[in-house]
Amino acid sequence: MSTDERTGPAPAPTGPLSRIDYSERIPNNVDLAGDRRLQRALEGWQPKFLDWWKQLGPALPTKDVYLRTAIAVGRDGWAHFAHVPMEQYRWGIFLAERDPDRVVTFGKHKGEPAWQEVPGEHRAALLRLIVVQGDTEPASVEQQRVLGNTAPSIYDLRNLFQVNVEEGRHLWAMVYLLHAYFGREGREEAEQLLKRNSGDLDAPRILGAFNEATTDWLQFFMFTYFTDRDGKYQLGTLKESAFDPLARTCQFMLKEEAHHMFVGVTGVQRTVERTAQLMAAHRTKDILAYGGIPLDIIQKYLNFQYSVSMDLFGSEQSTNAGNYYSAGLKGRWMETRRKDDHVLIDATRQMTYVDGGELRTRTVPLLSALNLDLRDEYAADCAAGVKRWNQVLEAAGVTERLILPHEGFNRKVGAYAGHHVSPAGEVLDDEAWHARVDGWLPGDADRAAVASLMVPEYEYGRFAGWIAPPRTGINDQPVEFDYVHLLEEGLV
Ligand code: BYC
Ligand code: FE
Ligand code: FE
Repeated sequence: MSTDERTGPAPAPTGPLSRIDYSERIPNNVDLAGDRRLQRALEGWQPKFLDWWKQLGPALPTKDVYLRTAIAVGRDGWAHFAHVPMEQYRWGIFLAERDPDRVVTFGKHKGEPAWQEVPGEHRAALLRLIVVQGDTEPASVEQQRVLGNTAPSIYDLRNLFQVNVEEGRHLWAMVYLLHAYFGREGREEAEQLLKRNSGDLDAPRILGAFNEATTDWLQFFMFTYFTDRDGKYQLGTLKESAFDPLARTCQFMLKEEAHHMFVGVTGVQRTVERTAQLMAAHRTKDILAYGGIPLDIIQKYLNFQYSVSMDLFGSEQSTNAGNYYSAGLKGRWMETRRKDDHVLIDATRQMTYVDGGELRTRTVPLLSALNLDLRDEYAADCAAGVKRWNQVLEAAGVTERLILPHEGFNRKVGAYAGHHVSPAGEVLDDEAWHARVDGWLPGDADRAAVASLMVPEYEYGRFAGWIAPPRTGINDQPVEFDYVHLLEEGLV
């Protein structure tokens, strides 16, 4: 877990580094004005984006929201906070600064200068990666569309909207690459990014987790903890890309991403805190009647979101992943800190799989198992939050603990797909799985129980009963600050 993630958003700006031009219709630091054709193409996409935002963006009407907007891409002071009407948020194109000496650090092009253009031989693969990445960003906004109606506080409502506008900006980040580097095909893909929609039966989003409904705020916090964290890790590998504009885009997106995970880790923590208080005060696990979310339901939500997010890493063994790596398109997490040859021709690793009702391990070429390499890094990071939540339980004198389920639990993609593995890691037959699955994954009754607690609390400084208040506010403002001004007539 990074420092940003623990402490929340960075304070107001100080330095004048890499200012972003806000006099343009599309704010940017890529000299869009210097390329009229590109500028016109993106200005043609902009109203379609705004239409999409109006139709599938946040449903709760608001007057304005205390939002962070990027104003520079330097190390310090990159963001500015102010109340802005959400539809007037300045979505723009911000790339981290270019390092003219940057070289490729892995794969068969290792040591060559980073690419400023897309090499013909890697065009299709790069397009595919950018489209998959771009598809997830608006998908999450669609999934979170109605959560504003049940926000546990104005502080949380503001954080939801901050995440939403930034995911919208991440879509812009990918659309810029599509328009600038992939010609007509790129422009067509950019249109499709607004036409596929989360959960749509005919035109769904590309990856599984982005078609699941985000039913309530507990699920939202689990999503920002587990699923945005897939974003962190995927962006971390694309930031190593030999294609320099992609690398620089992802580098800047990662800065925004830290806040999304802050929302997740603190959201679940505050939920657990209230649950623990109620368990200790009433000496029972059954705290629903006292207005808290029972710990076993929190565990089920955790099990679900972790397992669908594990699926986002693709198959453990993937020739795609090996090819992306050798071609220099997608590196490993912390590639430059790895102490090996960064080519991986002879490297191997262990991989767990299911055989004859048992978990076994075998040795596989590392190059074929890079999705697994990344997933392991991700899983270790996920465990850090669970440890933190358990400290809250311990401090409250509660003996129960949350766990991260086994990597094989509830998997639909890869080596575990088609098998049943319990959270503890036992391989089960169909009958045993069906007899016990209700205790592991949220069912209708669990979701209904959580839904019954999801009453909006829009009074400044007050919080719904199922969640503890945060220790501090956003950008040094008090917790009771007027982060959001609602549009009163919009409330029904
Ligand atoms: N659902 O060879 P395999 C984020 C497909 S999140 C459905 O194992 P590969 C965010 C796969 O596409 C980060 N389909 O896959 C978070 C392939 O299809 P084709 C998003 C799946 O290519 C919160 C086939 O199965 N970014 O930013 O090694 C809020 C064979 O699979 C799934 C990226 O993912 C699935 N779960 O790896 C907002 C980075 N998994 O080619 C935003 C870019 C796999 O046979 N994407 N498939 O038609 C990639 O690097 C890779 O595409 C993947 C898959 C890691 C996703
Ligand atoms: Fe994102
Ligand atoms: Fe995110």
